[in-house]
Amino acid sequence: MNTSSEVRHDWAKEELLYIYNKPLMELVYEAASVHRAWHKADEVQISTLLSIKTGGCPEDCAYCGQAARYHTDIKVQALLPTETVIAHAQKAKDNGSSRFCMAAAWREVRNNGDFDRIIDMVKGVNNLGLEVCCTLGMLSESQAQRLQEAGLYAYNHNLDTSEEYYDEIISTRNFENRILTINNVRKAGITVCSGGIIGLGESQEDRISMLLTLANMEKHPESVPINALARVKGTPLENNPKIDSWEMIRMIATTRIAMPASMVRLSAGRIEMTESEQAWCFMAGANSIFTGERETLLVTPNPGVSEDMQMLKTLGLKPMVLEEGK
Ligand code: SAM
Ligand code: DTB
Ligand code: SF4
Repeated sequence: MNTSSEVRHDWAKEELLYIYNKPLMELVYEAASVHRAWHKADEVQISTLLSIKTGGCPEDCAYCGQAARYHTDIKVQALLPTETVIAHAQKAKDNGSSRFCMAAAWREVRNNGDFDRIIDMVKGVNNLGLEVCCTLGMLSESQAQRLQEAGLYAYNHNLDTSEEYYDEIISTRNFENRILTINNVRKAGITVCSGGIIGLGESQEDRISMLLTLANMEKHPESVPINALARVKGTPLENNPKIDSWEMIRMIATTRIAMPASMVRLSAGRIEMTESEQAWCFMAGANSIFTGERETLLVTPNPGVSEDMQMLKTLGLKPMVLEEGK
């Protein structure tokens, strides 16, 4: 095991499959060793997620409660006022977050008044000294440039699943569209946040294929969120079986080994995990969680801030603090 090796971009599918299927203790030990060689293993970044525009999305992502075409209980909410968003960001900072992510249920960004408002939000959150992240759907190169100039630190655009399985989950866009947006984000000099979901009915090979696409990019995404499907009533995947936590742990460990320098985010799915199961995820190399005062991710339940802080204390972990001047 070589834990201090360089970041690699030439992974073979068989190699990652082999790692994913190692005996669990060995896999977690290896991932933990890589994690310790590259990161401060007692630090977890707390990110706050805010849905700034909710529901009514024209896309047909089979997992998503915000797609207009499914009959879910989610209430549509137009773009929030800038002051409301900034107030949430301030509160997030006061509660120990160092990253603030604004999400909109859009297919793509349009060059209109709403985008002008997003630009103001990005400037405002950046002024608070938080890492500011957005996830707004597809983006052109010039739109990415505008966001970068406003101070955007990261853009989240997930691959969601493998290229091979993509059509089973989404028909209103393709895998290539996702890659194009990620490339536009890169070209603008914004850091990339890109990962995916397990529990969509994909095979083990699909999971590895998705990781392979990320791990063989010219530059790894600086941030890789791993989500377990949050099953939303009314979506085509509402009756999918719950993901076994060991699968989440294997996925996180493999991501940590394949992309040693990246932040690995234990994202959706925590509400259905015990503290012990989450502890395994941290041991396997996860070093970030999403939390929020509303006890939701975007539209699904998530543990609350105080509960999370208590968990970190129990586990001897502490919230990551950004270096001065960031
Ligand atoms: N509309 C934009 C888009 O799709 O890129 C941004 C927001 S969208 C909610 C961001 C990501 O959240 C999706 O790409 C998907 O990976 C993840 N996500 C959405 N619904 C989810 C669910 N029910 N369970 C797990 N992850 C989910
Ligand atoms: C990501 O990968 N996970 C976060 C963030 N990116 C935007 C969102 C997960 C949403 C889960 C279900 C929901 O509440 O909508
Ligand atoms: Fe729309 Fe994003 Fe949900 Fe897909 S994941 S339906 S693009 S909000």
